[in-house]
Amino acid sequence: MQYLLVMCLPLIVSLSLSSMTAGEQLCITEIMYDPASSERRGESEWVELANLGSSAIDLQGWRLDDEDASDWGPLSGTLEPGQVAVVINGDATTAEEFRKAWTDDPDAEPAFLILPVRWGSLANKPTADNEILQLLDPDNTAVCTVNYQRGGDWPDPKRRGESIHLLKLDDPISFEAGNWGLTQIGHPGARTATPTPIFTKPDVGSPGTLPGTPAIRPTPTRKPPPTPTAEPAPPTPAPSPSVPPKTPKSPPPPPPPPAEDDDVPY
Ligand SMILES: [Ca+2]
Ligand SMILES: [Ca+2]
Ligand SMILES: [Ca+2]
Repeated sequence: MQYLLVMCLPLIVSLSLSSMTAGEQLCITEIMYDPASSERRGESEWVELANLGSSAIDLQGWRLDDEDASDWGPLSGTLEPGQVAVVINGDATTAEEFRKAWTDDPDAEPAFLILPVRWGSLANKPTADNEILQLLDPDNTAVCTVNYQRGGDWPDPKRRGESIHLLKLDDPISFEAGNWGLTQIGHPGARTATPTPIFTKPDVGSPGTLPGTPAIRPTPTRKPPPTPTAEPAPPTPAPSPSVPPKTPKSPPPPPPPPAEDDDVPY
């Protein structure tokens, strides 16, 4: 019997791991760690989360945290499958202020959740030891870890106020350097923030939208019409497409970098 258990253990572990991948998938999808906006208290930083699983997730008991001793406090609310949440610095800003900066209609409730928490601040010069950003489930298990750094294989915002975001939401998702990119105008879902007293500069991010979701998917390239031949057209020609192919627009050039302010880098 003992021999049988030992033989089966790897299979049991393997099954439980694969069911984690296929089940709840709450993960970190975008990080604004070095906004051009003033961030003396980390007030213009934010982190985007998404439920990439197939069932709703009650966020009660979940936490976003880093490697430091301070506790960022609990999350709350329910994330439907495919829904996104943006976690903000509840000590230094509000959901209303975030809507003013980052949505088209500050008076309307956005499709994504805005979750103020106690904030730990995100280093502008992250290293292997700092930051280690984690999503902890109610059992205090880290289900998503992003040990983001700057430069090398990691994107570098270079004080232009661009967030970093996951490039591919494959299953399983890679949170390594190669799957993160800078958010720039022209990228799907990217927008420029409207400056407010808190979000003081036109930072660039895509809070509330994910790469590859229907709301932000780029217009698909249509098949070109068949090339005409030198022969006369047959009596019953093949139907031509009713809509001519769209010429893909090239994205507008990125805005010039905003002037640096006198921020204290975190
Ligand atoms: Ca920062
Ligand atoms: Ca830290
Ligand atoms: Ca986003």
